[in-house]
Amino acid sequence: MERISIEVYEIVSHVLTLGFAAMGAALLYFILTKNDNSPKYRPSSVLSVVVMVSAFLLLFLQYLSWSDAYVLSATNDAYVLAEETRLFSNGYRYLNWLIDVPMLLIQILFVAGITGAAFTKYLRNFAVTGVLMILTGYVGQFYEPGRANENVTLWLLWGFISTVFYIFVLVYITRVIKEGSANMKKSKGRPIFEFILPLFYVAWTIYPVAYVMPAFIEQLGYGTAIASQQVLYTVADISSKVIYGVLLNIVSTILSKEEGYEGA
Ligand code: RET
Repeated sequence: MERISIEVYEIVSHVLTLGFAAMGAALLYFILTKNDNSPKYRPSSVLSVVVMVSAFLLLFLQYLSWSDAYVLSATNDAYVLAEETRLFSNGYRYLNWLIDVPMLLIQILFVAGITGAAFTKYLRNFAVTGVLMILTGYVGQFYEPGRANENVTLWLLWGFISTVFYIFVLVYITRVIKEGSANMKKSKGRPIFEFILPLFYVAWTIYPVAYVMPAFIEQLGYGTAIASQQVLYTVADISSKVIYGVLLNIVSTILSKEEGYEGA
């Protein structure tokens, strides 16, 4: 039976709570600031709202699945699995990414000022590579170390296939940000927009790092490995959804003003 310390149990509970609370707060922010942006940039705010609702709900379910998985031990000194037949898993996260990854990738196209045939091309490439990256990772996580049906070969193989799609995503996003930056040469928003590239590289790469954390169960112990994974996922979620969305929103507002939009 998996035993985890009270500290680990509580840290994970708190971190998961921080995750969905941040999405709820950011949801309001994106709704309330939507009209600071001209209609041309508003689809980016709308997509942020879609991302926040999905993340709020699924991260809340992820939190519930954690609190249902464990109970305090009879001796009150640790947490133990509530039922040996039910394990905590990251399933909800993958469903959230399936919705949010294409939305996050597409929303930047509006701010970057990419239009016409180029818009359609990026939209298709982002949607296809983003969804395949998540689906292949979803298959892989069923076999991660520590699960009843653990199979390290399959876990690594699907993780590798997912990484190939991830590299395509990185290539496309780099191009989009370069093109967007060229489109806003005279804008004060340009340095903020350019900062999104390093933010993206770091925030998105935390996900595959978190994916491999179960490999360290032996060295770190089950509790620490699983807690590190949840902390990493939460940091990545807040950076890739909330901070990214806020930066895009700030750039949209600057561009709207510079283009003569007075606000509504
Ligand atoms: C997986 C599987 C292992 C290999 C790779 C992965 C990449 C995941 C990424 C997820 C990004 C999620 C975002 C969610 C926001 O809502 C699937 C973990 C490369 C990059 C941005």
